Amino acid sequence: MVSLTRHIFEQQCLQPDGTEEFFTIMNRIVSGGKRIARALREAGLTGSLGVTDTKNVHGEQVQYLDARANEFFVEAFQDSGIVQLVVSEEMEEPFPVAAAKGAGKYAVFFDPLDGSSNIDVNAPLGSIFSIHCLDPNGRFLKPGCEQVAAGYLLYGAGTILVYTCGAGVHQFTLDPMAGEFFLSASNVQIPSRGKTYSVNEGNSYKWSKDMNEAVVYFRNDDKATGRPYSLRYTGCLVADVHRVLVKGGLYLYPGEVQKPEGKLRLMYEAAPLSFVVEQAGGLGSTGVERISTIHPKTPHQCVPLIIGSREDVEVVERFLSRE
Ligand code: AHM
Ligand code: MG
Repeated sequence: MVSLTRHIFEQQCLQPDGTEEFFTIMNRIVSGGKRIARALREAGLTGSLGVTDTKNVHGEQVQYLDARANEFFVEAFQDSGIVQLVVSEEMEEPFPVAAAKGAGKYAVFFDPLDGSSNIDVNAPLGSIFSIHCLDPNGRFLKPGCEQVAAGYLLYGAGTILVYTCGAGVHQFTLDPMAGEFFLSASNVQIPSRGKTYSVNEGNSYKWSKDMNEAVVYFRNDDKATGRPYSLRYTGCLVADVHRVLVKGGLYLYPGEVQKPEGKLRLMYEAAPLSFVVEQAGGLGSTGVERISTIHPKTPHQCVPLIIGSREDVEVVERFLSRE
């Protein structure tokens, strides 16, 4: 059995400067993730379900466990000496975690608890992370193709961690007795097409005609191309993208006519998941451009997301690029 600790120790040698910093950052993400997994398991007994009286930068009501998950990750990086900034869905401004101003050369981006509407119903939840190296001039908003590493934890029937640092995609499963993650799949490859599509179809009245027609394509009956696809949607991006990673297919959160940027966040949702999926042979797209090449303007910027099996994503891109 290969432990995650050993795996990231070996992967650090593949980093351009081969430093221990990657090892330290990943270990701190893992420790934050384990605390979240435990808090979720015990939530029904510890009175930690329900909402706080604050809203986050996206105008969403913050739940107690959103706030706890955010604290766990911030605490994991406090005074690490390596990470300068933590950027999170739950904090309006980038949060400086270095002991001295400007110390540390990394920025870590988080969605601490993805799929928050699932908290009170014991349905799957996730955490998403993305690691960037700051420029010498302190610039931390960089395109996805410059990520050092990215991945997610999925708190489902079991807790798993999936990550890439640009050398394939690897999956680990938490052994709750040992308190350690062990390798459960290495060099994961996404099928070139799948059998399911994943989207909140209740929003279809807000989409463009082309977007509606793209989704109808997957519902249509055509045995030769394996259609119709089945619909699967958990309300947790991590869970839906993980299904797609393992079995193929696509996940969509499209832009809307009145809100072309859509709902999902570039830096801590779309870009890290696209890095993982593309390392596994899939595609992450807005429908008209690759997620990995977008130059971010703000930490909480939103983008449409169409992600999954290469051929399935390309079908949607063709619908959206019609004249
Ligand atoms: P969150 O990070 O605040 O939970 O929001 C992101 C979530 C995704 O996990 C999920 O796919 C999507 O938002 C669900 O949104 P909707 O309820 O509009 O379908
Ligand atoms: Mg999210």
